[in-house]
Amino acid sequence: MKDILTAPFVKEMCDTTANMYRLGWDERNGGNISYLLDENEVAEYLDLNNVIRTIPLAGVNEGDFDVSALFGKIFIVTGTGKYFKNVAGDPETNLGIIRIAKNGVELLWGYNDGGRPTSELPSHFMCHIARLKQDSEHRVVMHSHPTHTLAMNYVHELDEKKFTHTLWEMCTECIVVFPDGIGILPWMLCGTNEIGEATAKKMKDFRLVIWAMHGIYGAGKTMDETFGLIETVEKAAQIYMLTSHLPRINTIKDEDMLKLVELFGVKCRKDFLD
Ligand code: 2HA
Ligand code: ZN
Repeated sequence: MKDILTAPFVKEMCDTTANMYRLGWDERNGGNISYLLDENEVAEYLDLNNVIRTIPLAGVNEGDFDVSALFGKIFIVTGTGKYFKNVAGDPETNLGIIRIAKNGVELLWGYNDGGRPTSELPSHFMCHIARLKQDSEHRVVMHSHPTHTLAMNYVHELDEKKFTHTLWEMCTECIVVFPDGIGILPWMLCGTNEIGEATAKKMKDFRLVIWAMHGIYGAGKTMDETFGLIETVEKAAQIYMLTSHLPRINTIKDEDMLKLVELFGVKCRKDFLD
């Protein structure tokens, strides 16, 4: 059996959480990541018959959402109440590897101080179910509190078309990186099944969903892709926050965006253009 601390997926979780902390997006216990793993890959590091303990489904309303689509699937997930800044230094306490079962989640590794998966597990699982329906290669759900994206929530209309369009105008590559745009939920109570259901519903159309005045959810095939989505939104939001109080002299025009879409061969939300 190989050493789990050398597993690429553990390293990716450590590197990504450290990076997000470094960028100031994940203060205190802010943010959470769940990453669907390949069972055969995990089996190189862990005895899959060895269940350390079974944890009832986390969240405020325990267990009353349907996760049957994920039965048997294995995820590595950040722990509830854990700080991103501490993950790389002590992955076995701050992360857990769990398998979804009928009576809860089976802990295969981690949370070694008696911990549990993120309180946002309902949202994560519902998003995984929604994204897997759209894309069988989907793997990662990431939640974070990126500073400028949040700041922009307070000063920009929270209309999906207008918000997406403003971001597309801020960096040339935005429309190529997130051509499907950004879904937006109004402020809602986090940690609940309700916000999970609402997020998953948005994830049918979007890989990025803003939780107004809270943060953002991203979904993707790989850790890099998912991080890159959020990073690109945050960069655009930063440019917006640096410029929105100044007279606007230049902008990227819709006709230029269409040229980019054509060059990179992506399909964009045409109804989000003016
Ligand atoms: O896990 O970010 O939304 C802490 C949070 C909750
Ligand atoms: Zn949050």
